[in-house]
Amino acid sequence: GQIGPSLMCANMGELRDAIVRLDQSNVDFFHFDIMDGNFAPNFTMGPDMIRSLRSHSDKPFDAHLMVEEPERYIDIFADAGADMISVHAESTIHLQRTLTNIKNKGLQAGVALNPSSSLNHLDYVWDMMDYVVLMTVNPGFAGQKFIPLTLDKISRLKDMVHEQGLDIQIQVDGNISYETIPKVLERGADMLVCGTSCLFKKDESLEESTEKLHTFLNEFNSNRVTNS
Ligand code: S6P
Ligand code: MG
Repeated sequence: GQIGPSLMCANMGELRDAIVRLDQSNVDFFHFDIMDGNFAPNFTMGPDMIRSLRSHSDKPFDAHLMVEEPERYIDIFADAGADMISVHAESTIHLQRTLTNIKNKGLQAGVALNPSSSLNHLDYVWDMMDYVVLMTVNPGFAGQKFIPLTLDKISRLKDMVHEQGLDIQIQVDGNISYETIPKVLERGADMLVCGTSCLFKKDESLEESTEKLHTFLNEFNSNRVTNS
């Protein structure tokens, strides 16, 4: 599993420090949560934040747009420096067109689904996606409880991707913790969005948390190899 810190969980006054230290701690990508107070009941980050942090890491910047009409903001986020953009199927009427626009900008395109949304949303855009974001909590806040029924959704999506021989990554987002990581990885998750549940902890430095996470994932992977 790839590690992607969810930067809305960092101390906003020390974002540059956080990104530099996480970059040096070998995380795989950075996850930016964008909310409009409408699609998701909160406000978080925006394109200017992405722009001002861009020079501090060469790792992929992943913008998760939890906004109404995300199609209006693709250019803004692409120009700010995002490498990957995910839009929610629930808020995007012309999903195929929006994904086309993201890919035409040279970025990786993702479709995000709320916990209660069906995988059927993906039926006619399989060829346009680089990744799918399966929300394992409802959009809006850090520190929420994991929704168990989403586990089956990961398995089913993995099967669908596999059956069609596609190269689509499965990103899971919401309460990714030492308890849930083995469960999501066993079912086929590829990218882990890491927030307050495993990375941004009060009593641990970012270096300690990432180190622990790397060790845990390495052990999990080696057990998986020996067991199969
Ligand atoms: C939720 C957002 C997420 C959270 C992340 C928090 O609306 O899309 O990316 O920031 O899931 O992680 P945690 O471990 O605090 O639930
Ligand atoms: Mg997110």
